[in-house]
Amino acid sequence: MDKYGYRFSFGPWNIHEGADPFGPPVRPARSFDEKLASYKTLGFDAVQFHDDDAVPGLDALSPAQIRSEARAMRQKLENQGLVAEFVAPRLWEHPITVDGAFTSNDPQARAYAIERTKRTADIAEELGTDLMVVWLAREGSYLRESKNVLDATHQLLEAINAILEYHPRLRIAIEPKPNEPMDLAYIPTMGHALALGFQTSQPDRVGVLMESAHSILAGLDPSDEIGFALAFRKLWGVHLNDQNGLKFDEDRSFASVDLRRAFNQVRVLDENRYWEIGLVGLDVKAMRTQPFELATKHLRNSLHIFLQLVEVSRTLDRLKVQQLIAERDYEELDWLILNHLMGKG
Ligand code: 3MF
Ligand code: MG
Repeated sequence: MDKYGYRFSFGPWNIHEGADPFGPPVRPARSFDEKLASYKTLGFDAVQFHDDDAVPGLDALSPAQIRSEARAMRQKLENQGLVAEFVAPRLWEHPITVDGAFTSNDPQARAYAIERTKRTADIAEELGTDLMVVWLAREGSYLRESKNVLDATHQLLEAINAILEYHPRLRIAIEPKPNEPMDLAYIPTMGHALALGFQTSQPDRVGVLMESAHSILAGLDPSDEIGFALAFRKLWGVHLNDQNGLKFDEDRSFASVDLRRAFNQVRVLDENRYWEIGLVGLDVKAMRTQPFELATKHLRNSLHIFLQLVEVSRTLDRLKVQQLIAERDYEELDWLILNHLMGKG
């Protein structure tokens, strides 16, 4: 924990081999244990998991075997002084989910997705976390006419209800994203995710996770997406990163593209005492060009810039801001913010 009370997390996929759709890995893989060993050194307290990060090959294991492997993983975490922040079902890699998971046209795929997510809930329980993050990777369409959006919406609701019923204490945070891998996703924004959650059988147990790059890809401002969810006490996680415009999901280091946009995310989180609500999760990738031994600097950069922006937010002259708002002198307020961001004035 840092001096402000924030705790930080990332997922093992954030230390990666640099492959992209056009080229092979450019760095050797680090073993899971090596990755785990780097958390504390880098200043992190918690691990974000996909179900198969915690229990590799779980589709071939029985529920009892899955639980026992998850318990062994919890021991590994404890040995490093780490905790699990959340577990997310990886529903987008099995051949049966080629056209979607919860919303596939194939009933077998839908059944697989719900069963797999129940195993994810078991893993979360064994790892000692009550939080599941659901990124709806393949719930959307490549071709509008191939699916029925009303059916899909009800299928998503039924799937979430089934998981809520299966596990009585689990909280589910939906992570919206507008596209990639699908052309058009069914749950593209915070508003969609919150609406879905409010409509479930147990709305108190469904919230959201906001990823900066996903908001930007939807043409929205991440700090407003954060604030909208906070207003309903539904922001249960964040994936801070950055994104250079409307293109593929870049997962750039936090603040590396737009410092002011990052400042506003930190400002809204900090003004609302987010350190008491959730962890500061990152979802960042090192550039493909980064040599193997230097491929964790994106994590260092993101964490430290976050903390520096907390300081920047707390040292902002709030009285002056109030005065300029009262005078409706937003040009002067703009000037104040820009100078403050540059360490002047
Ligand atoms: C995709 C993502 C994912 C999710 C992760 C946990 C690989 O754009 O952001 O990261 O965050 O699956 O839900
Ligand atoms: Mg993410």
